[in-house]
Amino acid sequence: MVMELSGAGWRSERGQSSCRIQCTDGFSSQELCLQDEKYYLRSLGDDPRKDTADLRKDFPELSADVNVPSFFEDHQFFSSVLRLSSSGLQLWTHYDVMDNVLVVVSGRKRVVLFPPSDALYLYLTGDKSEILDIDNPDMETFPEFTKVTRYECILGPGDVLFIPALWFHNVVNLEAGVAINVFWRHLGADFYEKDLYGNKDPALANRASQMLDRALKLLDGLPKEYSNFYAKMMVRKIQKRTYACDS
Ligand SMILES: O=C(O)CCC(=O)C(=O)O
Repeated sequence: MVMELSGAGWRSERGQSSCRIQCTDGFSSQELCLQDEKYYLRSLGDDPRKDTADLRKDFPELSADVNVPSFFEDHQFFSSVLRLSSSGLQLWTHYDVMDNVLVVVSGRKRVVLFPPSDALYLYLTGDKSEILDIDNPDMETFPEFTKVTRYECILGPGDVLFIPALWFHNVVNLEAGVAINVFWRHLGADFYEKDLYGNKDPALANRASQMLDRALKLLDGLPKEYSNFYAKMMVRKIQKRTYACDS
């Protein structure tokens, strides 16, 4: 089988906005990689600035082969994304705000998951962890990482992994491969920001975070020892509330 995927519907790790790929031999996909180069390609919607990826529209000839389990109602569907990756490529630890299933078509992936309650141990910047090497982390820089609970699995062709919203995941492609994932809005539509990738924080969370920035700015009006003291009181308030939710 020879399959050609082309056009604007791809974003590659190397920042090219489009690319042309030939997959031969039933997706063995080693041909995706030029020597010594790593690729990670993610399909985009028809108009990448407006449309979410949807396998049924973007690759109708492939989508009939994909049976997505009916975990959600049709109106909750958000996107279905085709992903092609070369061997050895690692995707940094991050969370998404929607539930999704990751379906491996070919190749093998190691997926490491951390629960949302580990958020404080993962040294986050936005939705990403600063700890790139999760197998050999620098414990002097990231001492809290010892507290995480790590779940790990190896996925092969035909395996489907449910990745719940807010669960951190880190993916290593053990072999070059093809995968699909399907995101859906498991909360009411009002909770979500306008989004193309399923990873924008909910509008309410964004507003709360902006209010916190404002609150901290207000405290800056006090002498340093007071602003520190009252910021710690706020931390305490937040800790009490969040730890109650974790247990
Ligand atoms: O398998 C991959 O390449 C990435 C999967 C992922 O990040 C996801 O399902 O959200």
